[in-house]
Amino acid sequence: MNTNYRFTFGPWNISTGADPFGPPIRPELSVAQKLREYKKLGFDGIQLHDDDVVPADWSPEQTRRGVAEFKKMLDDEGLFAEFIAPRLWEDPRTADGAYTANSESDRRYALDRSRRAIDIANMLGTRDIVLWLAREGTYIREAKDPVVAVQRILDAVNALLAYDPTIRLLGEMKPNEPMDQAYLPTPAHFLALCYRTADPSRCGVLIESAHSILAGLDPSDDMAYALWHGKLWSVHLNDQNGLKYDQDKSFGSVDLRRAFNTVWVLERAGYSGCVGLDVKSMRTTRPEHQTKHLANSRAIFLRLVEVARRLDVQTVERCRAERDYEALEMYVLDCLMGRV
Ligand code: 3MF
Ligand code: MG
Repeated sequence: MNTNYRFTFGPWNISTGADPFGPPIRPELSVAQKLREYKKLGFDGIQLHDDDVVPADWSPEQTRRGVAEFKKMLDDEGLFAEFIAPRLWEDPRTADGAYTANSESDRRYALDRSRRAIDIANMLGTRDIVLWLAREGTYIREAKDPVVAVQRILDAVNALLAYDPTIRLLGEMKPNEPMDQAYLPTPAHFLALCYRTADPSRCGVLIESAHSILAGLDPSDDMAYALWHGKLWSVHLNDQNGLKYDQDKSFGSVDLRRAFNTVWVLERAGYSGCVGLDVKSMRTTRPEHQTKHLANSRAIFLRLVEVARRLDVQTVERCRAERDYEALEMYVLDCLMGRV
C-alpha cells in the first residue's frame, strides 16, 4: 500500500448536514473535536480558510495570539496546515465579488483580507494560498465589464505575490455556483493567467473533480494538463452525479472508472501534492457516522492506487498499438471488478 500520499481535508468536511432547504441536523463539532479525528481517519494535514483559524474581524494582536493557539493544537495532533484560503464569499462586502466587485472599497476589503490570510499562512508555516474565486462572476452578463474583471483578478494576484515573496497562489476554479457564470471558469483559464503574472513560478492550481465535471470536462484530463505545466499543486477529489449543484460526493462513489482514471494520472505523473478530499456527508448520516465519507474516500483512493499498480502496462500498450480499444475497455473494467 502506498505510504507516499499525504491526505488532507478541511474542517468544513465534517458538517451539520444543513442545506438550502433545511437547518442543521447534526450538532456542530468544535474545531478541537474535529482535529482529534484526523489521525484516526488516516489523514496527515488540514486545509483551512482564514476564519477557520481565527475570526476575520480580530485585531492583529488578537489574530497573532489566536493563530499561535491554533498552531499549538495542530502540533499537538501532529498535523500540518496545507493551505489557507481567504473566505471571500460570506462577508456582505463580497456580495458583488471580491477582486472584481464594482465598488472600490469592497475590492480593497478583499485584498486586505487576502493579505491577512497570507499573514496567517506564515504563522502556521505554510506557503500555499488557495483562491477559490467564488463570487468573481455575474448573475447577469451586463453587471460588470468582463475585460476589466480579468485585469482586476490579475492585479489582485500580482498584489498578493508582491506582498510576500515566498507564498504560492493556487487558483481553484469552478464554472458556476454561487454565480450563474464565473470568470476564469476552468483550471486552464487560470493557468493562462498565471503566465501573465509578475511571478509565474509561484502561480498554479488546485483542481477539484466536481468542478471539472460541472464544466463538462473530465477531471483526469484537467489534472493531466496542469501536471504537464508543472502546476498541479493540490487536488480536491470527490464525485458529482451530473450537472446539478456542487454535490461533493465521496470520491469514486458515482463513477468509479472516472475516479480510477484520476488516480492513474496522478500515479503515472508522480504527483507529489497533497490528496485533499473535499467531500460532504449526506444529510441522512447519523452523527456517529459523520466521518465515514472521509475514511471511505481515502480508502477508495488507495484501492484505486492498487488497481493502477496492478494494471499490466504491456497489455495497455498492446491494445493501443493494435487500436483495439474494445479490448482495452474490457481490460480496464475487469481490473475495476477485481478480475485481473
Ligand atoms: C467550493 C469548494 C470549497 C473550496 C474551499 C477552499 C467547500 O466549491 O470546493 O470547498 O474548496 O472553500 O477554497
Ligand atoms: Mg473544493
